[in-house]
Amino acid sequence: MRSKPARSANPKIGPANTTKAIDSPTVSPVANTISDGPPLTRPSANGGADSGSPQKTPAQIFVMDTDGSDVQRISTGKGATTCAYFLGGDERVLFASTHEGMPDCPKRPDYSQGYVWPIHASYEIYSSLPDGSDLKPLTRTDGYDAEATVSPDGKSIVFTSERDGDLELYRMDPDGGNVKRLTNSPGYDGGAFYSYDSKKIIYRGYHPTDVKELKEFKRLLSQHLVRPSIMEIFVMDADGKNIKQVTDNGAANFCPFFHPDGKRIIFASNLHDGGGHNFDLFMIGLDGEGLERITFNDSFDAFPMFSPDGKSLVFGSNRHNAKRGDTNIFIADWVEKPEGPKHPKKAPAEPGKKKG
Ligand SMILES: [Ca+2]
Ligand SMILES: [Ca+2]
Repeated sequence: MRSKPARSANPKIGPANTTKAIDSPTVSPVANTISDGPPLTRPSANGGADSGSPQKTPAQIFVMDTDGSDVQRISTGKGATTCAYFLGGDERVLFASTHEGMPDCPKRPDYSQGYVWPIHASYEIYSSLPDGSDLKPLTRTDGYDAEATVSPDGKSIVFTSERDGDLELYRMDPDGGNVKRLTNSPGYDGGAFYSYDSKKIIYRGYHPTDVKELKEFKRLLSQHLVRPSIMEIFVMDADGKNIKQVTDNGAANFCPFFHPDGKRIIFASNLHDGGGHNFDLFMIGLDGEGLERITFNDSFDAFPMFSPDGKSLVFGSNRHNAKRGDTNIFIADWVEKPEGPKHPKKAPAEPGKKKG
């Protein structure tokens, strides 16, 4: 669920309602601004991605038109699901589901250990037609397999798996064959997306170097949990070589996605909120320079993705929700503001530490 903005929890979509201006972009120092639009989904009974609200019912996968209409459930309605992605244009859909190994509502994670993500071992990756029919498993391994996304050239799927005992990134063909492991660092590696030329992969990672922290990571993983309080953004070649760290701010940086220019990425972070729940969208160059805050709403904002033409940005947000924990999906126009006297480029209020 961390990496898929199109995961709507509610099939009841009504007409546009009362969303106000997105983030007062005119008073922000950002070079890019986004204009506002109504939420594409309405508040639902399902727990969203709010970092304080455990899910009450397991989320399912839905597909909808880009105006929020024609919402249809794709997944089986059983078990937990996460991380959907279109495959082959829009011919098929990928998602992860526990419906075979764990068809009942999964237990809530044990939050007595702090905020944690469940890494259900019964997650497998499936593909189906966009109406949910012709459901086929692409993975059949012990442990968590999820977070699958597709290269724009249609030749590769990158995904997260714990098949070798740690959480690592792997690639496979669209039919599930030719699996290759891409990462080897102790700690979490996941949430990956390809660049538009399919040559690079951007992802999130937590690689504890402290012995105690690594031990704690392994202890939680043995309980199928991950504590995502520290995640940094990394980029590598599509074959797993040439890994470079993009962020180094000690916050929870996640769901990175390439801008179509191939030089910048957008991601969600709480770097400005002291590790708190107010996630916002940021952009940064692949070289770690030019950090720029994009959203300024006090609620949770995350899961950004650009349309392939770069004209639209879709993201999830808890803004304007009816109930705490509700996450809805928004689309904004993406407008590049030329630098000039009216839009002086200033440093962000609280920039992250740059990697040397
Ligand atoms: Ca790893
Ligand atoms: Ca926010």
